[in-house]
Amino acid sequence: MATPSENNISNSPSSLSQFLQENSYTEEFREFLNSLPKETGWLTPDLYNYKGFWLEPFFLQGALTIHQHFQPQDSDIILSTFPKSGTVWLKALAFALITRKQFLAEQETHPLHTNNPHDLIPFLELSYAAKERPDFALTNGSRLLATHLPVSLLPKSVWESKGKVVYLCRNPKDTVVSFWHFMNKLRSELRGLEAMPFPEAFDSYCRGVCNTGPFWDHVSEYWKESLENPGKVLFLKYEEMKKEPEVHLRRMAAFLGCPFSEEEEECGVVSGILRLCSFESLSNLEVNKTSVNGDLGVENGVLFRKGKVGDWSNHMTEEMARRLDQIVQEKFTGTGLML
Ligand code: PAP
Repeated sequence: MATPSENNISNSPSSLSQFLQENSYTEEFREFLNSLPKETGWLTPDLYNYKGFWLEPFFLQGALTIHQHFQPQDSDIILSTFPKSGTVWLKALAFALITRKQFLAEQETHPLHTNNPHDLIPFLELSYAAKERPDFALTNGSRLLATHLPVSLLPKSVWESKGKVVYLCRNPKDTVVSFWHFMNKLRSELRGLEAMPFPEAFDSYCRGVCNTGPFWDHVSEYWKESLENPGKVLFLKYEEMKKEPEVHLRRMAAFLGCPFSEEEEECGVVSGILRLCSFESLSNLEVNKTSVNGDLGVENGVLFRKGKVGDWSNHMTEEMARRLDQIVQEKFTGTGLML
């Protein structure tokens, strides 16, 4: 079992390190947690099952507060992902897209040169876990927000409003590998814990036990919503975006009601945005290497690892890959969804 070492625990006043303190929760919330099924967490000591999804306690606290206080607006844009599916990339693209008249992608002064995308687009659940009524800035007339919460854990009002939701999903094998690397960094830097062996993390993931998991239920809920309400939810895939980024950036622009004009196409605006938001460009910016992330309390570099499709083959045995493929295939049967 992992051994805590006080010396490795970050002193940063990030939301995350605060949320990892036992005493940051009220007695009432702790009692509520005790009433829920729990399993060992990847970062937090426990994950709790709430309405079919496994959540870290501060995610659950945020989800409950969202239900009480979040007022959706018709101009909202919510970017949603299962963790480690390319959230940072999606945030960068959406921000650059929405603000392209204000900030040219080539400009040295573009906000993405000096801000990590997580700092430009807040997570709803983290904002509401920290504050009952967080303030959200407008970006070109819209609140640009993000969430890792599944459809069923967001209030009905979100689905009834005219606000738009862009969902990005990723192959589960690459997602679990990315998740495992990320969690091991956080375990070490925030809790002084040793790394979780990959087979242990993989087994939890295959049982659906990871923050906002099960993966397949998260993805299926958004897939279903995108089929039933295509004007409300745009469903994107990381691998397809890697293959044909122009196609999917144009889709996103049209979906959000700001399609590229002929003049913009001719001037190379699409490729400019893609270059600015590419893994190579973002990961080499100073802000994304050494600056400490306000939410996480660790350096932003932790958010940029390889940015590749297929890295799972460096971590999984064939048997593991078969097991996960089979689970996901079974869960997606009849949905028309393939990852
Ligand atoms: P989050 O859930 O903590 O917000 P998220 O951004 O969804 O993380 O996922 C991180 C993954 O996206 C990393 O994948 P990897 O571990 O397999 O390398 C990260 O490298 C990748 N990533 C970050 N930025 C980009 C980008 N601009 N283009 C493509 N992939 C990216």
